[in-house]
Amino acid sequence: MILALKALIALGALPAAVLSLWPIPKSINAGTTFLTLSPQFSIDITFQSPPADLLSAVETAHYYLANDNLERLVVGRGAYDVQDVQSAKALSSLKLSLAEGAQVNSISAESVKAIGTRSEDYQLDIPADGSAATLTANSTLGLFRGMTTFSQFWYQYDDKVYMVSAPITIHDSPAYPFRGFMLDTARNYFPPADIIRTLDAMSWVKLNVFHWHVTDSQSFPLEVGEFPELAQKGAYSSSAVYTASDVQNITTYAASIGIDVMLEIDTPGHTTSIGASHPEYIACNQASPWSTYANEPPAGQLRFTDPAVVNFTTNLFSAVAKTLPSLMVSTGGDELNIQCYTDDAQTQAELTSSGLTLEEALSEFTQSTHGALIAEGKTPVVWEEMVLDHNVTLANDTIVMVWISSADAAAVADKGYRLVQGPSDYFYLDCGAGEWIGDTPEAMSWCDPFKSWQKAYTFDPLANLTDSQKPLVIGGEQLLWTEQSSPNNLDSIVWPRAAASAEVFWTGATGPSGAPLNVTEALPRLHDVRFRMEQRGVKAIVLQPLWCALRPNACD
Ligand code: CP6
Repeated sequence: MILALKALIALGALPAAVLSLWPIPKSINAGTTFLTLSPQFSIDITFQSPPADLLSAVETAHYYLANDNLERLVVGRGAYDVQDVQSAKALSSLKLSLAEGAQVNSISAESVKAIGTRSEDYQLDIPADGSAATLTANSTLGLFRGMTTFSQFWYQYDDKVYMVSAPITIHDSPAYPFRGFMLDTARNYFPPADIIRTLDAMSWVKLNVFHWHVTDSQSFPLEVGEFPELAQKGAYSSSAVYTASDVQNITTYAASIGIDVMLEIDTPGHTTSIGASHPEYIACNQASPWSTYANEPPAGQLRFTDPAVVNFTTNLFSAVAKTLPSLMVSTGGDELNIQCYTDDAQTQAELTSSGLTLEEALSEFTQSTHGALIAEGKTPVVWEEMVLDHNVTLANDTIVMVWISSADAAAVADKGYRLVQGPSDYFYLDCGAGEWIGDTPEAMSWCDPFKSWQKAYTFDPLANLTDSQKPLVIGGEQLLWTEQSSPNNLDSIVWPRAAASAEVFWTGATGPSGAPLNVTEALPRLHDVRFRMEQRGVKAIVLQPLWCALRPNACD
């Protein structure tokens, strides 16, 4: 085993220590020399006036290095010579520098810049002789990404923190600027602490957009200053509310660790909960059976043909937009049930008097709500049906989220919109408890969305797209709808599965060797991600018996 591993390394296969990085950098050169972290190890900022969030990021990196206590599972169990750990040279500093002429902005300011204008690139060098390691970037955000990589090299053995693959040279940059994770906080409520912990885990794998699907038909947990009745009546309880200060804390914390919070208030469908405070705005919420008017209970959608509803929704978006640092806000637009409007007498009367078709009225509604966002300097984001099914006219720079099928990206791109890949045939994390609508054992359709990490990992964001369509793909996201999730299973249903897409969106479908990403190569690295998450308080689930984890690739 020892000989075989050393032979592999000598032959230039991926050195074993590279196993510990996730996502794998775009370009990496690694050696086979052991280093330990000096007990006096320090991260030194070489430029003047570093921002407070960079100083906190340095503190956090120190904390992880000192507390991960992650035993490299194979050391001392056969794969490495323990002597190499004991006799390794000590690394005493990592020096952070910004490239010539780079501005010293906060990480937070860099994190919420427009898509395509953020610089997350970095270069990391760790010499084998114990002389200072260096990290260089064009922005503090790039330095943050580089520190995240740096912290993943280190393991603990016999009271020593060590790594096994110096010298290291990494040139890294993301394949896609939008690397998201979506959480639905309306089907079940998640206290801010659960969201903060999720943001931390996202940052460890370099995800950079938290798509917060905050409201839906079942509950409206968002406190909006000008519309206090929405959460007062629409939340599950007075404690299941995100107050203005919760939102502020979440968006501020996220930005400080490289994450942009894209809030979604889903409209005009998925809005029954608005009816708790404004019953006159909602159509077909009294209808029975609900299944005629919605894909899950309760039915009820905004009467977007009503000028009062247009006015209300526009003001709602305007109010919410003012509270968010992100330049992206989603107005939703998925799963609109047309039958609901066909059967709603008020909607039909309004269409008759306006002389508009339902689609034209939807276009007007959307232009008004998007206009409010644009007036606040935001870029609107919508689900794919808005452009594929309803032919709504949108601003050219609108971002469209693909969810129904990976086959739909081409059609969205053909309309000229930038798009985010989150197709349910690859990325849905749902399903902890089987069927919940229709309770026969045969009726497993609800759990069709369950997707393994391997499935997500083999997604190519550019598959089946033409050269003119490809540049419109700004990235993608993995999603958790929470009909069957709560704080109890949040970590375990998301992690480490959502790390799979994080690597696809950072590294791209092709790894540093030039070959497509490969699940067999990835599994031991994903194990390390998982173990490290557990060390840091995220209850990520195991992927194999420990027996396999102790013997990388023995269970392939
Ligand atoms: N809720 C909302 C959902 C879903 C969507 N939007 C959904 C649809 C199909 C599957 C899983 C989730 N529960 N608001 C679709 C974007 Cl398989």
